[in-house]
Amino acid sequence: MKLDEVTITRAILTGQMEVMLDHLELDVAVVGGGPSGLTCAALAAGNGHRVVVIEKKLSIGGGMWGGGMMFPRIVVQDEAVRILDRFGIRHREHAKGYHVASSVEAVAKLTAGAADAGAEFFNLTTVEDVMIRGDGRVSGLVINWTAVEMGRLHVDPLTIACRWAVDATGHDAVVAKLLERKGGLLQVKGEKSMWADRAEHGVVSHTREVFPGLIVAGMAANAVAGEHRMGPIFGGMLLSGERAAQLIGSPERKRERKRKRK
Ligand code: 48F
Repeated sequence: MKLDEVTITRAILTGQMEVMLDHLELDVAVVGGGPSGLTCAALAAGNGHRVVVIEKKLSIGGGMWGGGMMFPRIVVQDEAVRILDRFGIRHREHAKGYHVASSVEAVAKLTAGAADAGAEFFNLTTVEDVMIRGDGRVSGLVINWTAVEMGRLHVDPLTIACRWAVDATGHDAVVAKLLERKGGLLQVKGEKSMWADRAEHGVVSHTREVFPGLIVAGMAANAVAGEHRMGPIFGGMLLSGERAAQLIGSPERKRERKRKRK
């Protein structure tokens, strides 16, 4: 087979453009491809939603790759082991209730799970603002290439519409902070010191719709609520992503509710 560079270029451009044009109006825009965002994306896409993970970095995975202090291992407690099993992530019990897994395998399999469920990934893309319409709901996100932000280039962004935005940007709670800066539409209390037990339970209960159309998940949920941080235990991140997908629900249930109202 004789290879031609122009055809390769055309394949990349048309391939990505088709996906982007097909994903300008989303059910769910997950901001941040860390463990909570990936879990949410995989489960929401599995429920039949049109989902994109928007990740500012080159690689998906957020803070999970590095495990604890660059030892590529994560700890997951009993309650979240079923999520490891669901994605085929191998684990071994270290002490009663404490399971250890490879952080690299966990990122790879969560990412594969989200892709297999139909989620798309817009990496190297930064969310820099939100759109709020007359009904007071977050209706979309303002996005730009991360390279534009890094290069401090004066280039206008583009937009993507969504029914649900999920702030899974970790400790920085970027989307929530954007709303805070818009005349205090939301208060971000900021995370507290490390306390694994409190933080791991808190992160699930703090995963909620904090503003119409905006759900916070993972460390962003704890940052908004003023909850503690937890370090390299990741069960809460997985459970938080699952909770976010549950809050979004399934398209079938939405159609069912509409039918009943008529
Ligand atoms: O930080 P991150 O892994 O979020 P998480 O799902 O998990 C937290 C844990 O990794 C760890 C912990 C648990 O034990 O405390 O820190 O809450 O992933 C957040 C992702 O969001 C991306 C960022 O690059 C990272 O991959 N991100 C941040 N800001 C933006 C963004 C933005 N403006 N636009 C797009 N992506």
